[in-house]
Amino acid sequence: MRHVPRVSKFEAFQVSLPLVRAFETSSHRKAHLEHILVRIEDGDGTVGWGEIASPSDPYYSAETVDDCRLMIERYLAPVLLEAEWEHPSDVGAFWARIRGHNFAKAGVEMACWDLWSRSAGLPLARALGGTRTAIAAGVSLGIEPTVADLLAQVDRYAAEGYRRIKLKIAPGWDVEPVRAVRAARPDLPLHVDANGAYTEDERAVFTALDDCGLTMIEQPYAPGALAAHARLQTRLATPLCLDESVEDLDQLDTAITLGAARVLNIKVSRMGGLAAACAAHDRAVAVGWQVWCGGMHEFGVGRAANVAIAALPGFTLPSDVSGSDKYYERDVVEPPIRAADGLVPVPSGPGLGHEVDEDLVRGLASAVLVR
Ligand code: OSB
Ligand code: MG
Repeated sequence: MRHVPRVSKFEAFQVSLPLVRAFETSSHRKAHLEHILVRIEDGDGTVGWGEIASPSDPYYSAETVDDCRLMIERYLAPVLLEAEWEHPSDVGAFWARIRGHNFAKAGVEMACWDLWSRSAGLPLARALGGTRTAIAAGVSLGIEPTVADLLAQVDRYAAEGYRRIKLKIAPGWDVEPVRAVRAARPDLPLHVDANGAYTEDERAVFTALDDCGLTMIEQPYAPGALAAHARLQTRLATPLCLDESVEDLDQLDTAITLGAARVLNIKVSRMGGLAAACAAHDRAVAVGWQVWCGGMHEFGVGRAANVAIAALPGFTLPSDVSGSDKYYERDVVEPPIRAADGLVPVPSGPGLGHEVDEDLVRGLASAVLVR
């Protein structure tokens, strides 16, 4: 039998979409986002799509959209175009020896999962082991100019039915806005995300937040500060949640051993792919951590993959996977992803379950790669 590489054509499109509203975190403010959409095709003409949701600046991760473009051009596309594989869970091994670059790897691996599950006629959620028919959605709210502006955003998304609200915090925007939201909404499931903006010297902020009834405090300290997270966790009743600290299973093991948190935000991009994200889910759930699906303001392709993985049984807390209308006027997929009463349905069609508007993607692309 003659073996041929599974993928015969590889294309990538760098696309910028304007945000309906600027988003501010502890590190920066954004008005539009630029991601890379990956399109692969096999010899039968089956197509798979993936999204590289890397930001254009290195504040969340060191890996920028420009790094990702070079990575796929020089390494990932050539490797995939030579590779023989049966199942997408085997794909990560082809670039396991390439260090880092998890966002780029995740986008290309996602396209393989979409292609495979489309050929198998399976919804991606089922291919991953997902059991839910809908996922619980929350929203992530950025830093606002005033507390009144923040309360207006909270009102808006609570009225839309979202199941919990997460507030970005940063030094100078923490205890006061959080107490104001809690006072206005005593029963709202609420948590905060510091994106690593604090040091251990500032732990008084977290002891003050400990009686605000928060579901969790996400990434208070820098990504490498696992021991400091563990010390903070012993002082707080509120569970800590890790995001930036966990980019692979070894880091997750260390965090578990140290007791650095009790909750894990699982992002497909940060973990380097759907297979790694599923493995992180299994390991965290096995030791009694709660997990939920985080996001990187994905366009429709990456957002659909988030919906699929959030259908796994261990994702018991509401996700950051809101409807794409929270961020974008027009999404790149049909139908767009929408939440109703705080639930996003898990598609029953094959693959990602949403069709990419190819004309739109080709028309918007500022840089294109074809192999
Ligand atoms: O820390 O979870 C984060 C967006 C960009 C970078 C980091 C984070 C986020 C979000 C947004 O919180 C989640 C989303 O709605 O996609
Ligand atoms: Mg976070």
